[in-house]
Amino acid sequence: MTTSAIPANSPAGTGGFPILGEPAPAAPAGPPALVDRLGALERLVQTGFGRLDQPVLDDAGALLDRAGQRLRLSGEHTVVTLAGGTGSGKSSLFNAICGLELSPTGMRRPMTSQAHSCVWGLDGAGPLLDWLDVDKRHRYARASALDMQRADAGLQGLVLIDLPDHDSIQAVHRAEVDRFVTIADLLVWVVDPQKYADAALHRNYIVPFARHTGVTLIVLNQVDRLAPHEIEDCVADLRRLLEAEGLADPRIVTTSAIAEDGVHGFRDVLVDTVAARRARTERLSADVDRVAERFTAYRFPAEPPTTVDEGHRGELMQALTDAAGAPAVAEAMESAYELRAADFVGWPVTAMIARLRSDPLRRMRLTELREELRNAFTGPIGAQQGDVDNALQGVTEGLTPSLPTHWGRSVRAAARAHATEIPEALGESLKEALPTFNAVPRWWWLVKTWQYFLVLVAVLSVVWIGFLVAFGLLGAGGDDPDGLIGQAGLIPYVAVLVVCTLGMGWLTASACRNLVALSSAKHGEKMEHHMRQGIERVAFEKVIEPIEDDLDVYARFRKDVDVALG
Ligand SMILES: Nc1nc2c(ncn2[C@@H]2O[C@H](COP(=O)(O)OP(=O)(O)OP(=O)(O)O)[C@@H](O)[C@H]2O)c(=O)[nH]1
Ligand SMILES: [Mg+2]
Repeated sequence: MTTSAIPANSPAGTGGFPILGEPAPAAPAGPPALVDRLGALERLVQTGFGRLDQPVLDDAGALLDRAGQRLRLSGEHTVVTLAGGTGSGKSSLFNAICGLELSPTGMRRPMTSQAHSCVWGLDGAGPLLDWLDVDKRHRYARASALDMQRADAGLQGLVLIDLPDHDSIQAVHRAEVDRFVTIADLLVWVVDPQKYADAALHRNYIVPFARHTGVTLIVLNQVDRLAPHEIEDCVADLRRLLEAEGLADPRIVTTSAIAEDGVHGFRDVLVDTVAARRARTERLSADVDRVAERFTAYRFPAEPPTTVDEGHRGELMQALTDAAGAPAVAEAMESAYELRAADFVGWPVTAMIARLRSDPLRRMRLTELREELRNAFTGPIGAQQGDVDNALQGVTEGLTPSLPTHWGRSVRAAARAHATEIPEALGESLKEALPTFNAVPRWWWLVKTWQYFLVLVAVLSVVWIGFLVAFGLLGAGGDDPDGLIGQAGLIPYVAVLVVCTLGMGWLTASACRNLVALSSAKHGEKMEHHMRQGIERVAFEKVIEPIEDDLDVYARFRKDVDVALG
């Protein structure tokens, strides 16, 4: 057996007792530990819920329940805790089993103030000891099974914990004690010949804790202080007491931490406990094999896709753009823009004539536009929903052949998860793109003012001609033929002015019509760009992202199946 321990944080690191918690050299990659396999199985059940067949998940769930939290913390270890009153010899027994003075003993009461632990042969007890809050300075490990003497080989996997006396740990925190008690595969109460009958110890600790823990063992220590017949009497008395307290069939062993071979009986119990635990673990491991195997039916060996390819993204975009009626909206908006512009920059005379004739064509066009726009934003959602559903179906088609049936279904469900929100979201994104078309450019007002000015000039000129005819030609005004309204000779000039004004109005209108067409096309493009961005956002948030998230879940599922298989 190795004969030295490395004290905490000691630079002199020789001997067979590496301190757990210190950075260890990287372990060669081996099969995952049972704890990891159970962890993976638990994740498989979680991700499988609603996706895979329920009976498989139920089986795995039942197995996890059976394994319990204890096993998931440390599957391979057998935890034995030494508890009892101060001075009963817990630390002495701990040292005797370890074969080294690891936990200080002595006359000072209480001696041990913090839990000490020793692990035989197996790595991986770190998380368990962390959970138990065993200080890293008080963690020891025996060497591997190869280094151990035969007597110790039977203890491989044992985690022996020397606790402070029960009053001290009770005072620290009830929950802390419960942690040790619930995790213990064997809870050992160490009593000594003087105080074994302490009723408070029995009533308050041994009996209540026996209900919580798997197995309780009473160790009557310091029997070297008794004569052989006294030992028998003492054990019989102790048994009677425990039974009277309600502990059915208590297991009692006698020990002497100082006598040679004084802990043999106790060591045998420890070896049996470790063996029983190992058998349980092996059985459980075989069960995990069986259950994990069933999950392999839900994964393909080939690497799965992780993203939606560009081609299908493009198709989805196109389909959603069509479903939203974006091109029609853009077109309708362009027409509306042009009609509105005509009110500003058109030749008012033409507009007036049209209004007089109450142009049925224009009215029809306006009503149509209004309808088109209303349908685009608030129209019957059902009509669009069908198109959206078709678009969604298309996007997963490229993925599902490379996925097992259940995951294909899951990905399709992910693609459809927000299907009913899409029509509204598309409508919203179209609406957001509209403002580009709603503004009235300042030059429209300028042109309008200009056009009305021309109309005014034309009207005044006509009136002028009227006066010239009345006063100049017909002489209605009397004797002033030289005034501006009396010179009939001005008539042709004023007539030319009228014609020019009308011509300018007409020219302005037609030039502006071209300008409007240009700017309408420019606004249309801008709007289409905004709409495309909005639709892209909807496509990503409501379709692509959920699909890729689901593909990611599948990728993790495959890894977990491998871990669970071991
Ligand atoms: N004769 C005899 N003395 C023992 C035996 N076991 C322990 N002692 C002595 O009892 C005293 C107390 O032993 P510890 O092992 O420190 O007792 P403990 O239960 O750890 O005490 P706390 O840490 O205070 O809870 C020490 O002086 C030991 O030498 C034994 O089997 N026989
Ligand atoms: Mg002690």
